Amino acid sequence: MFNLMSNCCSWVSKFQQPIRKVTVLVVGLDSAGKTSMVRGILKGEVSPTQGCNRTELRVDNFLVTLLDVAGAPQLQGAWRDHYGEAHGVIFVVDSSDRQRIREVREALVDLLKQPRVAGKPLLVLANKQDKPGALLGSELIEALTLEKLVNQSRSLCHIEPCSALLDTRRWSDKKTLRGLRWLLHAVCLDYPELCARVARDNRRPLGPEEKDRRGKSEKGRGKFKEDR
Ligand code: G3D
Repeated sequence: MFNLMSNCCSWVSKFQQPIRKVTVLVVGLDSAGKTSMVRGILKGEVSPTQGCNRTELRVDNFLVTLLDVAGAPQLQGAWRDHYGEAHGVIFVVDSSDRQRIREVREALVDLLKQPRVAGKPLLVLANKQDKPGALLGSELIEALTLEKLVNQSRSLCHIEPCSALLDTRRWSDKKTLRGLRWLLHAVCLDYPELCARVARDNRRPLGPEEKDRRGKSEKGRGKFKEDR
């Protein structure tokens, strides 16, 4: 009886919570599984990421816009155009591609240094866990020095091992959706402040420092590609 009452109360309080609009930026290297992740959550058709795909969905009391931005090296500069409008970020990693981990780390370091990203909640999706030899969540934390990076940027962070491909075939217990729920609740903790940041950044053009940083990182990435 007591359980029934408390379930009813939590259901009613959930129902009474306001609907919150949240924009989430989905980034990661090319072929990390960004499009598959969106497809897995929606269980529908999503076109491959060319520039930027906008997908709207309802999750609990959130109206979510997922901005899925292309990850090819020559297109990563376009990520910065969307940093300002995001309340939180999903960084998708192909955990099975050990050869690109240095490149992944470089992209993550650059992302978290951006003034329009630092301090915002970050979900790292350790994707392709179904593939043999995929790095476990704990191994990825170490390889990316994730703890140090998010401490420096003062971002709340969570890593979710998942397989976007398997999630497209599941009706429940989708790890990608579980990760998204964590991100939405992390955004909720600081919602008024994050909305104020988004409104401020949307009015303000990118500063020279933000543009310089992009140029520098692209050069850096170019060098790394040659080194490989
Ligand atoms: P992107 O949007 O980040 O560029 P995609 O990446 O979602 O287009 O995925 C790139 C490739 O990885 C696709 O294969 C896709 O099916 C595959 N992929 C994505 N997620 C997973 C996963 O969890 N497990 C496995 N095994 N494969 C995955 P193709 O062959 O179409 O290029």
